[in-house]
Amino acid sequence: MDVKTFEAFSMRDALKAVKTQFGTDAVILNTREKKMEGSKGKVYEVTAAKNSQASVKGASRSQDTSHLKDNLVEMVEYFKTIERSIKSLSEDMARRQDLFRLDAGLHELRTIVYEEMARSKGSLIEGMNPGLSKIFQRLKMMGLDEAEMSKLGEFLKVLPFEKSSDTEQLFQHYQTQAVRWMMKRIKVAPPWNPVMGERAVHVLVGSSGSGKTSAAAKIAHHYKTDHKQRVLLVSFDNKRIAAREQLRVTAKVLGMAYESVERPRDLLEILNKKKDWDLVVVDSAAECPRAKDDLGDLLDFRDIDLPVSFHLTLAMTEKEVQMDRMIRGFSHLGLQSLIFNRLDESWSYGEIFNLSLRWSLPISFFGVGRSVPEDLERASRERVVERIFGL
Ligand SMILES: Nc1nc2c(ncn2[C@@H]2O[C@H](COP(=O)(O)OP(=O)(O)OP(=O)(O)O)[C@@H](O)[C@H]2O)c(=O)[nH]1
Ligand SMILES: [Mg+2]
Repeated sequence: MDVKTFEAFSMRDALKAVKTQFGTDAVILNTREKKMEGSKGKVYEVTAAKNSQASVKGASRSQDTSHLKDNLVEMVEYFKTIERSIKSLSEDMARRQDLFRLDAGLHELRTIVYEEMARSKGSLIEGMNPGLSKIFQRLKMMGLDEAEMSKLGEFLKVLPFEKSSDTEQLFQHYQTQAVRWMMKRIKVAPPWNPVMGERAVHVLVGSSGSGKTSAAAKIAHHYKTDHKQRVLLVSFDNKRIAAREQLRVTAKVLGMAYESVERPRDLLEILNKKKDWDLVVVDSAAECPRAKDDLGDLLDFRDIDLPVSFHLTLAMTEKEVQMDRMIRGFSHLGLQSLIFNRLDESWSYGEIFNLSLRWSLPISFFGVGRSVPEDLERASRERVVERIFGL
C-alpha cells in the first residue's frame, strides 16, 4: 500500500493534495495540525494511503462507491474528535483562538464532505457522454424517480449512437428521445363530460388545504363555459366552519347553480327532483385516511344509484412521500384521477410523472394559481413534459 503524508496551510489544501496525487479513492489514515518551526503559524498534516483496489476512472468506478463510504466514515469519526475537542475547549477562555481555528477547520471539513457526497450522488451519471448527463441532471433536479431514470437510461442506451462532440447537439438529440419516451408513458384522464343524456357525479377528495374547494369551483366553471354543460356545484363539507358558505358565495359570483348536502344520499334526492343537470361537481371535507374506515361518509357515495367518480387533489408543495401516502389512503374509494394543485408554487414537477405512473392513475387537471376560475389547466402530456424539461 502506498502511504504518504501531505502538508499544507489548511486542511482543505492538504486533502486536495491527497486527492490530486492518490485520487478520490485514497484512504485517510491520520490528520493532525502542528506548529510551524520558527513561526506562529500552523500546518496541517494528512497521512493517506492510495487505494490499490480502486478501479481506473470510468464506467466501473461509477458503480462502486464503497471507497467513498469508507472515507466518509473516517471523516465522520474525525468530526467527532474535533467536536469533543471543541467541547473541552469551550470553557477555557484563554484558548479561544484555538477554538475558533478548530471550528473553522470543522466547517471546512463539513463542506468537503458534503461536496463529496453530492458528487457521489451524481456518480450514476458519471462516465456518460456530456449531452446525456445533462439530461439526467435536469431530470434529477426535477425530482424524477431513480427507477424511472434508469428505465429511460436503458431506452436511450439502445438508440443508435449519436456521433458528435458538441454537448449542446448531443443534449438536443437525447432530449428529443427522452421527451418521446416520457410522452408515451404519461396518462391523461378523459374529459369528465357525461355521455349524451346521462349524468355524471365527480367528487373531489383530498387532505386539508390541498385545493379541493378551489379546484371544484374552477372545474365546474370550465365545464359550464367551455363545454356548455349544465353543471351543479355541490358542497359536502360538514366539517369545516363556513366551508359551505365559501362555496355558496363562490358559486354565486361565478353564476353557477349550487346545493349543499349532509349525506351522499341527499344528492340522489336532489337530482331526482331537479332533472336539469348533466354534470355534478362535489367538494368534500378534508380527510387524512390511514385506513379504509377513516373515509367515513365518502364511502356511502358508492351505495347511491349514480355514476360517481372520485378525484384526488394534491398540493405540489407537499413532499412526494406525503402525496404518495394520500393516494394510498384514498385509493380505497377507487380513484379515477389525480388533480395537482399549486404548480405555480412548485419548483419540481417530476413528482407528477412518478406518482401517476406508480399508482397507474391518470392526471385530469392542474391548479396553477389562486384565482378562481382562471388558474386551471386541463392536464396534457405536453404540459407535463414541458414543465419537466423546462421547454
Ligand atoms: N398558489 C396556489 N394556491 C392555491 C391553488 N389552489 C388553491 N390554492 C389556495 O390554497 C388554499 C386552500 O385552498 P382550498 O381550495 O380552500 O383548499 P381545500 O382543500 O378546499 O381546503 P379545506 O377545505 O380547508 O381542506 C387557498 O388559500 C387557495 O387560494 C393553486 O393552484 N395555487
Ligand atoms: Mg375546502
